[in-house]
Amino acid sequence: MVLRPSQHRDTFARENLPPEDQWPVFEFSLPGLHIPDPFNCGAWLLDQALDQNASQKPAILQGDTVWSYAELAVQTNRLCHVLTDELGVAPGHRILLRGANSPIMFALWLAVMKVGAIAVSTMPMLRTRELQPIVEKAQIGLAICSADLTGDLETLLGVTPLRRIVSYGGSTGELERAMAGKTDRFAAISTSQDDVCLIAFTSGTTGQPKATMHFHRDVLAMCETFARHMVPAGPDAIFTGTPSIAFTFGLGGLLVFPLYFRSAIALPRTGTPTALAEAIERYRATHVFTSPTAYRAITAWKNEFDLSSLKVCVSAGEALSKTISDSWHAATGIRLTDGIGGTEMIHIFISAAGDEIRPGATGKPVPGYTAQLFDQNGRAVEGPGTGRLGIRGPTGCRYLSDARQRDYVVGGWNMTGDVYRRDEDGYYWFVARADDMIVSGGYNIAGPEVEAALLLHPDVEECAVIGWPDPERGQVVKAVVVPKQGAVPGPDLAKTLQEHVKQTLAPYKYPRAVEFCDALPKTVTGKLQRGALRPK
Ligand code: 3UK
Repeated sequence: MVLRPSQHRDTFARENLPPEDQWPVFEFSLPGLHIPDPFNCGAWLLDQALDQNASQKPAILQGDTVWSYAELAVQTNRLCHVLTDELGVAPGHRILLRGANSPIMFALWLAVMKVGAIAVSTMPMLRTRELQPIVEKAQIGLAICSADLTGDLETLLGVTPLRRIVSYGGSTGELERAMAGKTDRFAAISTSQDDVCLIAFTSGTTGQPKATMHFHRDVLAMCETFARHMVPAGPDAIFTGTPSIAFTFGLGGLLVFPLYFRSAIALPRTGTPTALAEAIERYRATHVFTSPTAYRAITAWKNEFDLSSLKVCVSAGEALSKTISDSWHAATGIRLTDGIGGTEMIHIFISAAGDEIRPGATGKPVPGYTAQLFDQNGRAVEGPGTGRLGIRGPTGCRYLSDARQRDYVVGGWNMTGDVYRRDEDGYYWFVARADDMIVSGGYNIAGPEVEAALLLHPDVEECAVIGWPDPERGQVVKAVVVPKQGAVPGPDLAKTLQEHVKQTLAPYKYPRAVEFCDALPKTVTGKLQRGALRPK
């Protein structure tokens, strides 16, 4: 695939794309994917909304802040002037963004797009140890950071490429002062649709983080595929949810998609399930993006919050069990829209909406994407069957100078690392991450299936199921369980849970080892970190 000439002055991103023979195959046959060139996704999302009379509509709400589309544009444009006139930002520069989801953070992201720079959004909970490899890998000179979080970055000044930190929201009002005198118009910098506009780091659990590079056109592609076909929404919709925009699930669901639909964004005060339930009630939100765990938590408080405004609820990041899907349905009358996405693919590529939803299944390939299953020998599985998932579509994996590109992209397919089963009707059912498959006494057992069975027991709050080395069986199934408040951990409960699994699944899948603990290890995006429980 020939790339259109870059409009970046700083060509770092273009120079560090993987060699072309390691790229996935891209498919652009969907009609909505005719993308103009030059193309700037910030202008496309924001400036076009103003041209189309959305100015006085609410764009972002949080606490007592209410910004109309016009106000969001004013703030964004002032930030564009601060970036270019005062901070010397040129097209192609990488800018680290650090802070919780907020109106100013969203305006910053849009400003970085409009000036043709590259946003590297980071999770607020990251510390120096985790920020350093990001700054070094993406060669970042400038960070814009919430005033309460600057400490972890300051130690990187001088010892990494980082040269300047500008804070916002603090008593000195550094960024706010710089914005004050700026004009409220800014014509977006012309960028190629193939210019990198964001670098998203994977929330991987071990080793060096991987940096995925996405183009201006990829931001359009996530709208024209998943959002357009799976998320019925319009100007009256009110989006809310928890994931940070540093997680591309949150970037799409809470910033890009609502702007695409000219809807409103209502941000919870924090990323907790409680704050989310409060926000749904307070803003009468219609669309929610969050994880299965948060849906599970909110289901338990259904009588404490008014959830009657909800219309579309999207779940991603981890497998959604039929149990959670059913209990959310019973609590709200809404069927959860499950979707599997990935940082490498930018957003969701298998999903189902409305009447097409089959609880327990993830769904079918989203229009624009093709899925293929591969057996152990790398041969395509035709018809119903189980195998490793490969995906092709308008988006795909481009790691920033990383040998692991060859592991993720095989024969033009993006190999997500997941094992899936396809049924007679073409629905895809999540089995496990390939790493989480347990081989015990010759049987293949999927950890998540045993977890789902354990979660049906009233004494189980959370659990993780892993393979544990065993001289006789190779591995045995081991369950690490956080008991519900009031349940008594010990041999009796272990026995009860083992019996419960034997009654629920084929008995050979029951956990021969059961351990109790107070909390399970999680990644910054809230995923269960099963690897951290395995023997070192
Ligand atoms: C797992 C799921 C079963 C799966 C993501 C939506 O999660 C996102 O990106 P990550 O790079 O992780 C990708 C991996 O997470 N997974 C995600 N969703 C599901 N497994 N059912 C699901 N519904 O192992 C996948 O390979 O952190 C999700 C949108 C954008 C994203 N980046």
